[in-house]
Amino acid sequence: MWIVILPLVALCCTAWWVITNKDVPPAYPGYLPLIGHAHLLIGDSINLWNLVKMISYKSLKAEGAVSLWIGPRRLYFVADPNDFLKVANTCFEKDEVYEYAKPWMGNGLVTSDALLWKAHRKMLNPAFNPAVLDGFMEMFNSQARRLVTSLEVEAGRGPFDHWAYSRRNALETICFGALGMDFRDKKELFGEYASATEELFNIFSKRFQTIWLHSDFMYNRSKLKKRQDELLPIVHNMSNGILKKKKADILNCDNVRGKEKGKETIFKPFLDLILELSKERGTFNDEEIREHIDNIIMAGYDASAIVVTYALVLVGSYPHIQEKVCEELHKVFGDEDRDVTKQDLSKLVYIDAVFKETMRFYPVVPVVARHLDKDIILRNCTLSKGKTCILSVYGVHRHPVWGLDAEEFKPERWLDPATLPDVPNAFAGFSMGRRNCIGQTYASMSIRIILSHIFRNYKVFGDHTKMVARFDVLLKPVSGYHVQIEKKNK
Ligand code: HEM
Ligand SMILES: *C1O[C@H](CO)[C@@H](O)[C@H](O)[C@H]1NC(C)=O
Ligand SMILES: *[C@@H]1O[C@H](CO)[C@@H](O)[C@H](O)[C@H]1NC(C)=O
Ligand SMILES: *[C@@H]1O[C@H](CO)[C@@H](O)[C@H](O)[C@H]1NC(C)=O
Repeated sequence: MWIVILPLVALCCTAWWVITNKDVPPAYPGYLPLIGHAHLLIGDSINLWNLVKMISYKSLKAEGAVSLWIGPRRLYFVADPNDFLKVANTCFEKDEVYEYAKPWMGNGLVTSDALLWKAHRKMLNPAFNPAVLDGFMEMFNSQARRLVTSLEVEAGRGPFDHWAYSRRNALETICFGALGMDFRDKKELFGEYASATEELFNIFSKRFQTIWLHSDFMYNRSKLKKRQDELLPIVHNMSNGILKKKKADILNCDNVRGKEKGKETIFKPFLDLILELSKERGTFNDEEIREHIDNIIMAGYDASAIVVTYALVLVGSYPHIQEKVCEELHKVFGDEDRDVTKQDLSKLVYIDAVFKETMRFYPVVPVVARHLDKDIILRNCTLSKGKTCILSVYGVHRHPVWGLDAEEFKPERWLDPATLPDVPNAFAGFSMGRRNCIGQTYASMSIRIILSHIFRNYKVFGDHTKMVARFDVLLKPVSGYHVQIEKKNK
């Protein structure tokens, strides 16, 4: 009888396996029993970036997606533009790895659970609407001028680290613009805060690369966790300080909102809106407000500063591109050193192209990750419920729809619809779908204004082919990003 039953069982098992795995994405090479692909994660954050690139290219070759295993855990890696959007707009729950950042940002928008996120995003969207952002124009201009002035000491003095400058400037901008806090004379605060956030990002990516630290139990007993516990009070001190000061200002009817050196401006910081909501509807308690503050600072300052850094190195690498930038600036401003207005921004199409191409070429957020709470049928395969799906921004930006010159930095491609991909979802620099970046217009305005001021005042020299990058939640330059600047004769 066993002779009949055994083959039957085997047949059923095979059939079940074949049916359930019918159109799963193909496995990434290098699978080992028990550990899966975990061994590929070993190494530093430079290795991790190289791995992300390799898996992205493999996904593109495999019709858009591959499967990987970290121990028993299955991950999908998606690089097809339409599939990216489909996943991003079907599953709004973030992956488990975002839990690593919860002690820092709690239920801020980036890390919150889908249910809470839906409610909070709807309430916070108005803080980023075009009318509010128009009110930021003057502040963006004065911050860009501050950056230009601070760079003066480096003019004509050889290669220097301009990231340090743009990073501080971006942190000031976000505190001032989104939170209404003028900390521009408190240098020490920024140094400590910036290095604490840097190290926290580093801890999260080390934790991800060390498979036994994925479990909370093991992590709680590790050195990394001990260090995290030392760093968190530093970042929380900043956000708690901001909240306390804001509340005191409101009590004293001395709202800093809209006041810059006595001048009345019309911008309404994000933090004011949250406080209003919490007063009118009792929506947010202090803890939640603190979490939103941490979230906005974290999401807002570093990424913007890095984009400016990449843009300077890239434009500095190509004299013909820099020439076009300067021609356009001359056409719009002549020899004047006036502020950039909204009308100017719409005329600065080449600068806009440089901004977009920089984000396509070096995506600051190269991947995002979702938890699949349902099965999803993609163009060429099916992803199953309960797994992790990594969405590759980098892969989308290198997809064949970009043409044979996808690996080249060419702002020109953005000037003519004929040289752009004919699918609308080929750009994912701010992620895609409804859980995309809430600050994208804010970032795009402030960065284009910064570039307009810098290239009106300086000639920039760089060499991006020497740039080495690492993946620490964000894609950051390790070396080769130094530039030289020369003051322009007016
Ligand atoms: C060039 C600069 C920026 C880039 C490249 C960028 C990119 C992104 C990306 C890719 C996401 C999705 C993250 C994910 O799914 O895990 C995101 C989310 C977010 N970003 Fe940005 N961002 C930038 C600037 C900003 C700024 C200036 C702010 C605030 C003023 C901001 C606030 C946020 C917030 C709050 C979220 C979470 C949105 C949500 O889940 O609803 N970002 N950003
Ligand atoms: C994807 O679909 C194409 C046809 O549309 C097929 O030739 C190819 O084998 C499929 N790839 C995978 C990995 O299923
Ligand atoms: C790990 O530590 C955190 C607090 O730091 C605690 O909330 C959590 O329950 C701990 N988890 C385990 C499994 O020990
Ligand atoms: C928190 O900030 C205040 C000043 O705002 C400072 O006096 C205090 O030492 C800080 N605490 C920590 C833990 O950094």
